[in-house]
This record gives sequence, C-alpha cells and structure tokens, in this order.
Amino acid sequence: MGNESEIRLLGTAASPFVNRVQFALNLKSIKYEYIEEYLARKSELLLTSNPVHKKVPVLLHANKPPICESQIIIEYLDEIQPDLFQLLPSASLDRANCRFWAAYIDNKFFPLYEELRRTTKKAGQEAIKEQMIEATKLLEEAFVKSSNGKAYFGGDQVGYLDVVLGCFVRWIKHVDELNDFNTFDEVRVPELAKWAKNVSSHEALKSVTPGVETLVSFFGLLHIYKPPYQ
Ligand SMILES: N[C@@H](CCC(=O)N[C@@H](CS)C(=O)NCC(=O)O)C(=O)O
Repeated sequence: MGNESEIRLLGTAASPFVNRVQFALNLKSIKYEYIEEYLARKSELLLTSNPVHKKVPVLLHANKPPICESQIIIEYLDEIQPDLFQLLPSASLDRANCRFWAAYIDNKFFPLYEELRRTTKKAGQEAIKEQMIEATKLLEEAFVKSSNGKAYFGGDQVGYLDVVLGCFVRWIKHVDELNDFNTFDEVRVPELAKWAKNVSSHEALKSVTPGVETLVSFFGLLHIYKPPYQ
C-alpha cells in the first residue's frame, strides 16, 4: 500500500519516537518518503504540521491533516493497513492492556532515561537506577503475561508493545553504557533480556536503528540545545 509520495514522515534519525513509526511502517510494508528534520532549526513544514508540540514524528498522508504523536500514528497505520502485522489485538480487553502499558512506557519508564541523562550527582543517579530496576521488573511481568511463552509481547509476531518499547532498546543501551548500568540484565529480568535481543535483531527495526555516531551527535545536540524534549 501507499506510494512514496502518499505517505511522508518528518523525523530525525536518532529519535526513538521516529524509529517507532518507521518500525511500524516497515512491518506493514508501507512505502514512505522520509524527511529528515534538524531540530535545532525546525522547518516551516514541521512547525505548521505540529504547531502544538513542534516535535517529530509527524506523518503526512496525502492531503489529509497531519498526524502527530508516535502512538497515535502507529494506531492510525494499524487502521489503514490492518492486514499485515496487525499491531493492536482484536479483543477489547487486550487492547486496553496494551494501551495501559504503552502509557506506562512513555510516561513513566522512558522518562527515567532522560532523567538519568540529565542528572550529574552520583546519589541522584543511583536513586534513578533503583527506579529503573523496579520499572523493568514490572515490564518483565507484563511481558510474561502477554507473550504466553512466545518471543514477543504480541506472541509469535511483533505487536503493539513490541513496537512501543522496542524503539527504545538501542537508545537505552547507549544510556546504559554511559552510566555503567544494564537495563536488560539477564539475571534480574531474563525474559525481557531475551525479548530485547529478539526485537533489536528484527529486520524491520534493525534497518532504522541509529548507529552510535548518530546517537553521540544527537546527545551532543541535546546537551547544547535544551528544548522541551521529553
Ligand atoms: N510524545 C511524542 C514525543 C516526540 C519527541 O519527544 N520528539 C522529540 C525528538 S526525540 C522532538 O521532536 N523534540 C523537539 C523538541 O522538543 O523541541 C511522541 O510520541 O511522538
């Protein structure tokens, strides 16, 4: 579905939220035109397409109004292309469960990495790492319940939570390396550790995962320029 000019994605290569949308587009074999944004000097197209948050990703579908916010974008993609890699499950309760954990991941879990990146005092860093340990234990339990002994949150194939959390794996590993930490510790969270390996080697994600140089230069930008990144 979709010819290149029909779907356009405004993004920046190091953004896990952008990678999330690219992961979903790739799974669903939706062709798209990718437009790289330089966030220190946002384009008119980005500012007019996402005037509320002024953030990437933004999905432009033909001449329809722009779609902003990565979770909303991937739900939209799931609705327009339900036949291939249906991300949200069909049962209402399962969908509600996915949305619950997706909100937890974006609002509670991932912000800890931003907090760790910004915290310079050792005691503060250790306190955040403790919170990360508790959060990953909760995610391990959620994974065990939802995967039913299979490789992914979605079971045998990648589902909504695999896309929502999977996009952060590379970024998390980078923050871990800088902070002498191991989020996906094989002893503490064995199932999540296996999942992280599986999802990050999935071709649809691997092909959009930023390399270390991209991450290093993006972290440098975050250091100099202090926007309301979340
Ligand atoms: N909740 C948003 C987060 C998107 C986001 O934080 N994007 C960052 C890049 S990683 C951005 O565009 N930041 C620009 C800014 O904060 O000015 C989503 O899920 O799409």
